[in-house]
Order: sequence, then C-alpha cells, then structure tokens
Amino acid sequence: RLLCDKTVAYIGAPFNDGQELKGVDEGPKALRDAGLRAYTMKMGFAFEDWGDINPHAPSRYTTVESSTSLKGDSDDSMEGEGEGEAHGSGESAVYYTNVKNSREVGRACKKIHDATQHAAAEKKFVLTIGGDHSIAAGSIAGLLTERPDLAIIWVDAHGDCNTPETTPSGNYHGMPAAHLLGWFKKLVPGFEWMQKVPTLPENRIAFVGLRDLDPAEKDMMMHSGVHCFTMQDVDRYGISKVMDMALSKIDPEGRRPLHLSLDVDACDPAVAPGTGTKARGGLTYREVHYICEAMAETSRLTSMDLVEINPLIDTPSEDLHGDDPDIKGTQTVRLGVELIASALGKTIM
Ligand code: HAR
Ligand code: MN
Ligand code: MN
Ligand code: MN
Repeated sequence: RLLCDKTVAYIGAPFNDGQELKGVDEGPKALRDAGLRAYTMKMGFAFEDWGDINPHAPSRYTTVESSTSLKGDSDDSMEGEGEGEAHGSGESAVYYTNVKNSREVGRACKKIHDATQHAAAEKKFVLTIGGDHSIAAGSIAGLLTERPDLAIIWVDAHGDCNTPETTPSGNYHGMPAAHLLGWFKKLVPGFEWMQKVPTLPENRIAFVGLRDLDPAEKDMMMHSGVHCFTMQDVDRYGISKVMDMALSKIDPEGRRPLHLSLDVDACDPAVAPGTGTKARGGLTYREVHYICEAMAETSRLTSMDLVEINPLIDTPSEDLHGDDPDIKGTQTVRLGVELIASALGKTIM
C-alpha cells in the first residue's frame, strides 16, 4: 500500500536570500532544462509542474498574511548578537533581528509551505527544488502539516541547526533545521506563521554526511535528540549501515512517511562542484546515489528537497566521463536529475 501516488509534483523554489551567493535561484529552471520531466516519465511517473514560487509576488496559495509585523525597521539589519532591541512598542523584544533578509525568506517559505501542503493533500510525491536550503523550513513545515508522522533524512555537509543566537553568518540557510525543531526562542520577522506549524520532534530527524559544524551548533546537536551521522561514520560503517541505522532511529517500526532533504554540498566537491558552500571530504557519487536508492527501497519516501545547486558556478559537462545522454546541463545539474531518478526508484538492474 503506497503512501503517495506515482505522480511527481514539481515545486520550484528559485530562492537565494538565505545566503550570500547569486545563482542558486537558477536551480529549478536548470533542472527543467536538463530534461527532468521526460526522464521521470520514462520511469513510469506522471509529472506535474506546479511552477515556481515567486518569492517577491503575492502568493497564489496564501490568503492570510501575517497579522504581526515590526514597525519601521529594515529587513536586512544585522544589529546586536541576535537580541532584539526595544523599538518603542516593546514588540521587538520577542523578535530576533539578525536573520538576514528574514521577511523575504519567511514569506517565501510560507508560500512553499502552502504549496507542499497542497501537493501532499493530493497524495503527490512532493519534489521541492531550491534555491538555498532555507526553503526546507517551508517545504517540511507544509509536509508536516499534512503528514504529521513524517520522518526526515537530512543529507548535508552542514548541520543547518544554528539559531539566531548561534549563527556566525546571519544566513538563514544555516538555520532551517533548528527552526523546524522549535529551537528558536523568539520570533523571526516574516516567519510568524511558523508558530502554527507542528514542531518536528528531535528523534524524527537524522543528519547524514556531516563534516562542517559550528561549535555552538555542534553542542546543541550533540545534546539534543537528533541523530547525527558524520562522514567519519560513513567511513567507519559504510553508507549502507549508516542508512540502516539512520532509518531505524527515525522510524523504528518502518511505518512513517519519509522525507529526504538533500543538500548537494553533502557530496564531495569533486562530484558536486556547482554549490556555494563546498566542504572537502564528502560523499562519493555512489554513496549519495545509495542514499537515494535506499530511501526509494523503503517504499515510504513521499517527498524530497533538492537544494543548493548553483548552475552559475557549476562545471561544464564536457569534463564528465560516462554521462547519461538523456540528461542535459552542467555537472551538478545532471547529478541532480540522476539523484531524483534514484530517489524515485531507478535501479541498476
Ligand atoms: N554553518 C554556517 C552558517 O550557519 C554555514 C551554513 C550553511 N551552508 C549551507 N547549509 N549550505 O547547509 O552560516
Ligand atoms: Mn530576493
Ligand atoms: Mn543545508
Ligand atoms: Mn550544506
């Protein structure tokens, strides 16, 4: 009995305000141009393109805008160390003010939330394409609303578990997991809607591929109930054992719908050069494919994010050997199509 239909709902989240580098917002178009629709249809899936979320336009889904708002301060302020200053009304005492572009990020994430919730309600396989990893706060929030027992494999070089108190950068793409886990003590302007979203229980997320954590972030992760599998674990146990362990932690009875949040920077930069925050010593081509294949083999994978693909800084495909002629585009874009295919059940035999 399948938890979702064999229909992919493709939700483009061309969004880069959660980090500093231009280009990651071109991911959704690059994957379309690479031939993703034809590729997945050949695998027996229906493919519905739900279009791109426009982060700067009113939502095609949202009817309720947040009723709370801060008065007279700017989106991009980086004041203080994460503590809201008093702004007369006293309202800002409950707000963080150091998340960069927070209103833009928050509003875009609400639109993504609405789209993934809608697609999940229609029993689709919900495929959200970034954009930077900020979009996972929206996609997972929407999925959790519709599929409350969802469990998550978060594949990343980074923990994305900073809070506004611990972030070294102010970039929201280093924080979405912490936000979903309910680790923020105050509101973030633009993200007021998150208060109504179910909090993700700590024991329902496992991180795979970790190798670049900030000190305070590492401390919070270690002292929480989240499950962490570093690159050293991949070395020690091999990727198949790591996936067995990760899945049995987040879904001991093997009954939950599963979500894969895949940040391409989890891959080694030799495999995925087209991404903004590279970290050496990452997953090999086969290891990252194995992760997707293992998720597909559960028959419970019902949604996926693919994020941080930056076509503008990607390596041309001439440098690739043995590439699939049915996929077009640069190296990391091609990898993205192949990983989606594996997550949808493409097997070698
Ligand atoms: N940990 C750093 C920060 O919070 C860098 C974060 C993230 N980069 C990513 N996310 N690509 O996975 O700023
Ligand atoms: Mn913008
Ligand atoms: Mn990430
Ligand atoms: Mn990352």
